[in-house]
Amino acid sequence: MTILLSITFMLGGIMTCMENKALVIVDVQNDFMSWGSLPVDGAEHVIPKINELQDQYSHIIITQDWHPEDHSSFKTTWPVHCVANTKGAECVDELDTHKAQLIVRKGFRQHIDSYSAFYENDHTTTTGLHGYLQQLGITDLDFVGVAYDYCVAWSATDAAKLGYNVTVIKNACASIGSVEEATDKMRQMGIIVNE
Ligand code: VGL
Ligand code: ZN
Repeated sequence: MTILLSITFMLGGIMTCMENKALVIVDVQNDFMSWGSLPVDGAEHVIPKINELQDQYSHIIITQDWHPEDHSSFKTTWPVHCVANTKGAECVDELDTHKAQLIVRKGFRQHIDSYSAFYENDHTTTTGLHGYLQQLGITDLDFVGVAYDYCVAWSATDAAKLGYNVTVIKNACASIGSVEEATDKMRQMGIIVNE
């Protein structure tokens, strides 16, 4: 009886923990793959890992970079990528999306870029994601996807600033620049970076 009760409590604990936690899959879109316009090294190779991880979560959120065709970042910083309603902006076919409950699109205002899933790069305009998570009682967020040093890092950093317990699963991410630099910055913010 005692053993049965302990097991029940333990399972209860694990379930509660799953209920409070969400996986955020960042920008697994065609344009960031080797066949896209802004390829991130190794990006397509993390997709099987992301699919496998999804079994462990009861809340899954996907983000998409979603730009107008004349987005300001195309003149200053990046090649044309993730234009709304194009194949390049679609999630990669191999990504399992059936468990995703919410898709957050960001970067659709012509004059502001948005790396973070929470705030655009003016650090003020919100995507609404924080309100959604608060209403579901989610306190813990795990991040995977691309690019590790841009949209993943910026999203994870904003999440930490907003008070979430944040983990970035590094081997389920692909980076544009230095992995070490991005890892150091995130760890300084109290983010857990798993090998
Ligand atoms: C991203 C550069 C430009 C990203 C988006 O998803 O990390 N990087 N737009
Ligand atoms: Zn972009």
